[in-house]
Amino acid sequence: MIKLYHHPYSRAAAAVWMLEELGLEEGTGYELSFVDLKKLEQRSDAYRTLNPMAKIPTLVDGDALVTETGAVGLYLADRYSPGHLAPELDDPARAAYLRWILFGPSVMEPAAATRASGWEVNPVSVGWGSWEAMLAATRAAIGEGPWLLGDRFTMADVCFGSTLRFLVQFKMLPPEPLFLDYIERLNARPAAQRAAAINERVVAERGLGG
Ligand SMILES: N[C@@H](CCC(=O)N[C@@H](CS)C(=O)NCC(=O)O)C(=O)O
Repeated sequence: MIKLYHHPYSRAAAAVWMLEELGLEEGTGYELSFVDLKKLEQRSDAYRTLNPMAKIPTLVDGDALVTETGAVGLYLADRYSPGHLAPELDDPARAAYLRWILFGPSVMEPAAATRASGWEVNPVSVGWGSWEAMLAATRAAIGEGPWLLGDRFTMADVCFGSTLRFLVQFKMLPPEPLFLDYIERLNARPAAQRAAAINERVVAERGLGG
């Protein structure tokens, strides 16, 4: 059984959505292992042997151990949904798929965090470039939609989309209609709704609300 180290108010919430998109079910296909971030359980020696960054998500699947949300998405889609949520290795669509799956954590998120923190960086030196270029590329990626690969929904939508959704929610990206419409389409997916219900259940069980 796959084990996901999880807290509902974290990037691990997106990993639950990934698992649900694969059609895996909590209890039979995967289990959640709660990491109490407030109690700093992520910094325990035991947890650091899994993820030396002391961050979640971490996913363990038999002998496979994956950290980094984008890598978790890539691993799960290749392993459990080749040709569906992950384009096959010889499918040209895989190029755009890889491009946008990596764009969220390596460009969108640091560009938004840089701006929100008021840091002055040289856009030529940093890998995430300028705020304006990131926004233009994000708009172009969503394009006509409905998904990043047109009519085809892939794990790239979960990775890119969960980052976009988080950044818009926390006002780190502007609430442009193009972004809001895409987020609405993502939120309407049954797997996204099941994942939201699971994350909310953990909030209630652990008394994290309010
Ligand atoms: N680069 C990592 C970042 C993971 C991350 O920052 N996780 C946060 C929760 S969203 C965390 O574990 N924070 C706990 C801490 O830093 O102590 C990824 O994309 O998975």
